[in-house]
Amino acid sequence: MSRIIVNRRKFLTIAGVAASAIPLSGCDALDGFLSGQSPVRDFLASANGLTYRAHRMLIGADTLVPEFSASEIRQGQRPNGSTDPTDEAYLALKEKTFADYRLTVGGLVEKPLTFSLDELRNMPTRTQITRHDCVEGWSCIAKWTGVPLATILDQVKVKPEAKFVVFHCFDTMNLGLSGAIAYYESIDLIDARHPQTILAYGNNDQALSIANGAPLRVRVERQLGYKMAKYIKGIELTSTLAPFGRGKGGFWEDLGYDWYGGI
Ligand SMILES: Nc1nc2c(c(=O)[nH]1)N[C@H]1C(S)=C(S)[C@@H](COP(=O)(O)O)O[C@H]1N2
Ligand SMILES: [Mo]
Repeated sequence: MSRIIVNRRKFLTIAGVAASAIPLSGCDALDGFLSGQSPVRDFLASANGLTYRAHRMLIGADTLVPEFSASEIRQGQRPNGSTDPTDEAYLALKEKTFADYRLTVGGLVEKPLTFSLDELRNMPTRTQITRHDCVEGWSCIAKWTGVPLATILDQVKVKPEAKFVVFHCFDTMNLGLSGAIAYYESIDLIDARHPQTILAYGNNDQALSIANGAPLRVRVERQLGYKMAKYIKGIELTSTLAPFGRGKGGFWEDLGYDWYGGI
C-alpha cells in the first residue's frame, strides 16, 4: 500500500523535524488561522497544536486518505459509543423513520438553512470506502455515501470570520458525573471542505443504521473515530470553540482527548 502510516508518536518526531525545517509562515493554509484570534494561536503553541500544524505542513489541505475496494469490506461497521439514543427529540423522529428530520445549518453564515433527508439525498453524492480508526484500538473498512460538507457550506455561504464547524448531536452521554451531556464535535474549515468529508446517510449500500448514527453522521477521514459525530442535529459555524461544552471543541475533548485527532 502506498500510504505512509505514521503513528502519532512517530508523527510528533517528524513534526519536530518539519517544524524546524519549514518556516510556519510558508504555510498558506495556516495564515488565516494565525492572523485570527488568540485562542487559535494558543492552540497552535500546544502539543496538540504541534500535531495539527505538522499534519497541515506535511499533508496538503486536500490530500486524500486511501480508499479501498468492496472486497476489502469484511464486516458491517462496528458500532461504538452511543448506538441507540433514547433522547426524546430523537425518539420522536425515529418513530416516523426520520421523515420529519431537518438538518439545521446556522451560526456565522449569510444564509441559515435547513435540509430534509430527501433534499440531502438529492444533492451531489459522494461514495467512498475508507478505514475508520477508533482511539480504542480497532479499525473497520466500510462504504459511506453522503453529500460533501463543502456543498452544504457553499449553500449557506460561510462568513469570512468563521473558523470552525461544530456538530450538535441528538444523543446525550451519561457518564455518571455531571448528568447527561450532549455529544458534540468540531473541525476546522480545512477538514470541513476536504473532498472526503461527507455528511453520510448511507453505509455499505444501506440507509445508515441507528447504531451507526442515523439519520446523518459526518465522515472526517483524516481523523480518529470520535471526531465523526453521529446523530447530527445541527451544524454551526463559529469563530471560537469557547462557548460550547467546556470549550475544548468536543465531548471527548472536554474529557481530555486531543482536539486534532489526526491519524
Ligand atoms: N453522537 C455521537 N457521535 C459519535 C459517538 C457517540 O457516542 N455519539 N462516538 C464516536 C466514536 S468514539 C466512534 S469510534 C464512532 C463510532 O462510529 P460507528 O458506531 O459508526 O462505528 O462514532 C463517534 N461519533
Ligand atoms: Mo472511537
